Amino acid sequence: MEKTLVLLKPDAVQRGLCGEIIARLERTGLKIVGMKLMQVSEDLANRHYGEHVGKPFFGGLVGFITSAPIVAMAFEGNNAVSIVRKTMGATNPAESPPGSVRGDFGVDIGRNLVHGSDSPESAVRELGLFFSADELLSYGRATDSWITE
Ligand code: IDP
Ligand code: MG
Repeated sequence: MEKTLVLLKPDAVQRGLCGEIIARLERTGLKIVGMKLMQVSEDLANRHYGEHVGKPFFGGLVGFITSAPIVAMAFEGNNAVSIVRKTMGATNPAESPPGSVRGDFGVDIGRNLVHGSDSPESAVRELGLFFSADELLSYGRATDSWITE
C-alpha cells in the first residue's frame, strides 16, 4: 500500500492549524500510520530538501523548517501521494484553489503550511529520513472496506 510523508510546517504549528489540516487529510480516508512532534535539525533539513540546494530560496527554507517544531506524519492508502498533494493545493498559496489547505490558509509561498512527498519514490526516501521502521504502524480499521474496494 502506498505511503507518503506529510509535514505540518512550523507556521501550521504556530498558527494552531494542525488539527484543521489533519482533519482534512484524515477525512479523505487515508490512514495515519505515523505521527510525531519534532524539531528538525539542520542536517535533516538539508537532506530532506536536497533537491533544492543552490536555489535562491534554499537558505530561507532550511532556516524556516528548523525554526520551530513541526509535526511529521505518514499517511497510507491507494494513491496516497496524489491524494495528499491535491488536498494541500499548489506550492504557491496564491495559485491554490479554495478548499485546499494552502489556498484556504496561506498567502506566501515561503509559508505554505504543509509538505507532501511529490512521488512514491520521494515518499520512500523522505519517510526513511523522518521515521524509523518501528515508528510506522500497520493496523486495520473497521472502516477499511468502506474506503478501499
Ligand atoms: P512543494 O512543497 O509544493 O513540493 P517544492 O518546489 O518542492 O514545492 O518546494 C519546497 C518548498 O520550498 C515549498 O513548499 C516552499 O515552501 C518553498 N519554495 C518553493 N519555491 C519557492 C520560491 O520561489 N520562493 C520561496 N520559497 C519557495
Ligand atoms: Mg516538493
